[in-house]
Amino acid sequence: MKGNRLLHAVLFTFIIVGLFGSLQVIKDSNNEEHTHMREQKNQQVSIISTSFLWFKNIASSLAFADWQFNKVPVSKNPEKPQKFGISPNLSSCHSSFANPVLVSMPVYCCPPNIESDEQIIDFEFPDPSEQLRIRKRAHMRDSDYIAKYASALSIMKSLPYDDPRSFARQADVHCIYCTGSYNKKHSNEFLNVHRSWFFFPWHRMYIYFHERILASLIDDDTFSLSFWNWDTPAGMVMPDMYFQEPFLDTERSDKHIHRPRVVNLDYNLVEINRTSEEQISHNLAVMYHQVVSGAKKMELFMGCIYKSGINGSCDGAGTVEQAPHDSLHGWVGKESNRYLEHMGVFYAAARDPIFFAHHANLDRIWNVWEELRNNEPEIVDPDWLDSYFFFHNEKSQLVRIKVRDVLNMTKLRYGYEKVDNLWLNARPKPSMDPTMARHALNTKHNGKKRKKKFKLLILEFNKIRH
Ligand SMILES: [Cu+2]
Repeated sequence: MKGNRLLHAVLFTFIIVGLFGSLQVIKDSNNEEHTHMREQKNQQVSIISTSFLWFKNIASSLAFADWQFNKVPVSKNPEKPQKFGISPNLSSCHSSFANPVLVSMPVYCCPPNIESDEQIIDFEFPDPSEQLRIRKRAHMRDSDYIAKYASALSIMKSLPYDDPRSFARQADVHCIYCTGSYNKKHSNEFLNVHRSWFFFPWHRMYIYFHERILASLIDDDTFSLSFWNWDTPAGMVMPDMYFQEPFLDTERSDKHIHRPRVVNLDYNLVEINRTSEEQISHNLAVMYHQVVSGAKKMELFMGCIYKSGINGSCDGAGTVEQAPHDSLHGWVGKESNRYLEHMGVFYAAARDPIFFAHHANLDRIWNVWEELRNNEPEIVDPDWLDSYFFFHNEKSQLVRIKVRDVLNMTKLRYGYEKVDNLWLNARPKPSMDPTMARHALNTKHNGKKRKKKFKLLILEFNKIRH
């Protein structure tokens, strides 16, 4: 028993010294030189605090089963126990990895002040009489709109890092939730909103608050984000407005974003030489597969079921999250950067303003998929519906918002302009007449009977892949 106490004391001293050291370095970093300088310092901080975090986690799992929960600062706003779903432990923000899947470079993107000390308010729907904000195609926006958005974004970029509405803080919210900076509540596991059924609702919340912050900065209730309509031929190059300040980002691919290069919606870091026409029809076929033929079941589209509890985590992105989501992130990111920063890696992706147009289109496509299913609720599991996350609103208040709150865009007072989804008709045609194909397959397999459906699926699959 005595030996145990001594071990506890030694471990505790190590942790305190380590954390104190980390805090000192953080304190030293100057808020104003936030962007690159801060990043360099953060990386040093991260390396230090990551090793201590690792040490703390090992220590806690070996010796003190619930050490971490006893030692985290006590919230001024204790929350009611949660029956269903998952949520972040706001007291647990720690360094994480640039890309949690690859367990790569350590990064640190936590807020300057611990968020559990802030007053938390529950989400409330906007007034139903509020004018609907209609998000429109970025490549069709006129100069008046671009000027408005430019002034909102410039103000956002000029806010100090202390201000949760600042562009740098907004970008770091993505970093926090997508690299595992928070632990899940009542758990030592890192929370990550990608590669699971939280992908769509979390990003909807994120851009919802982002849009309303931009609107409030120019005092324009009608302001809406735009979507990068990369699934329609005219939108398959980066929209013009993103080549000018403040939408410009220097950390973008040297090869891809310049015209007339058409995006490759299933780019996987390998360059494929296609003419523009070939690329466009390939892209439409990719869309058809990812949203229609390959996404008929909920989990195929939404991603795997991620629940609370020891075995709750999962790692399985839905069709659209894999492509065009992941693939376009990689396509836009700068190839000479180690992790394809900005767009090509979780921790840095939202530093590029095109991120918000990319995700607005993904959000729109979620809605198109729902319409294809006659708007039947995709998931009724309370573990999904009652999971909640935290975002700062336009008044800098910290808001707790549940997945169930973001399933109806109209209630959130926004929508999308109606566009033609050409790919809905891009069902691949069999490369030979189906009767001939059946005959060929039967002959090939020595007359073995195979189900008709299976044969047609093969044809469809081959057409999409090649
Ligand atoms: Cu993304």
